[in-house]
Amino acid sequence: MLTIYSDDHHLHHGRCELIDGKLMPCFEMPSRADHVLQRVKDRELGPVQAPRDYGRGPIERIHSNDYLNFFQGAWQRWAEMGNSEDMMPFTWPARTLRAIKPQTLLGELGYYSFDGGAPITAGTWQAAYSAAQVALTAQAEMQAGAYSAFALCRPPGHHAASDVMGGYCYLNNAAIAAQAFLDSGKQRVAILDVDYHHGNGTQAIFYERSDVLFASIHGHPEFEFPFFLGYADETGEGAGEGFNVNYPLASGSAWDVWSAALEQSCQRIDDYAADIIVVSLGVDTFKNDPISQFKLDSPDYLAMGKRIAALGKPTLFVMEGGYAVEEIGINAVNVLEGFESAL
Ligand code: Q9C
Ligand code: ZN
Repeated sequence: MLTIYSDDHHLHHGRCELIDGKLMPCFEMPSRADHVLQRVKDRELGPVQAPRDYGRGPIERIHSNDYLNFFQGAWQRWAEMGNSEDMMPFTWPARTLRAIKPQTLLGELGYYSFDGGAPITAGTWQAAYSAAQVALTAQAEMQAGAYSAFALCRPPGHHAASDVMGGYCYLNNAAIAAQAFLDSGKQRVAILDVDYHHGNGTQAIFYERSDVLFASIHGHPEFEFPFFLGYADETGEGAGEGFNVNYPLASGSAWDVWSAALEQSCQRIDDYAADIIVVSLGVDTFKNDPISQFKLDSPDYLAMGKRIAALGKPTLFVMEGGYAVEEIGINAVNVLEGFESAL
């Protein structure tokens, strides 16, 4: 399988996040992607190529211009105000407040985010922009005939909506790739989100559309981030009614429970008759993940890849979460090797 990868992800390295009242080093760190790349090479998964640059156009198909202009220019404005530390929001337009965009930088940052988990650093825009180009290049390789590809994106994307960042995510790489498939002639794309967290951004982007089926298996929002989306009764709206499927699972879920939800997701994707599958590949479902509560073990990821391969459709894997840094490469590449072993 072809892997697309850019070193630019190193340009994004947030210093800290607030967990249990303590400032901790960011779990979403550069070594994550380095470990995955090393495992791709160790296992000789296939060639590794740098992305081409498709510009901002295909990103603007998913994200609003206002949001992109803000994100692209935010660090320079912050630095011109004399700052050198990470830029983070701490006020959001929650209930009782009005979502009117303020005129100052931190106000705008609150307007364009839903949590304090997506710090903007000097290199964050370039890293996120390059991650989107990684996804777009992998998409183009498949459009040109590859049956599968691995977009080794970092930072991840599935929590980012059209004009909202959060949950370590800025640009929704999987959504950008899915839209690119549609724009190059595909009729129906299924996005299977196997990251431990609900892909709230991807769901929101496609919620009223029938040309993208979104299926997500995740920690139940009753107990898990992002808390305010991901319930089973969210089935889509308008033209999108019936094209959104959530499988919220209990804390402690292991492969027996998780694989039953995968089976249902796959049957739903079969019924949809998708032309292409995009997998939001988070491996934070792993038993030793430091911020997650599922209990998947490394061999389970081989089985996951095999089941996805049985869908019999061209498949683009897009890297999302996974914070057990030592094992992230093993688990992510196990999905890809399981997929290839079943072809
Ligand atoms: N107590 C992705 O996996 N909050 N994002 C963690 C832990 C944020 C995860 C708090 C989790 C975001 C792409
Ligand atoms: Zn996650």
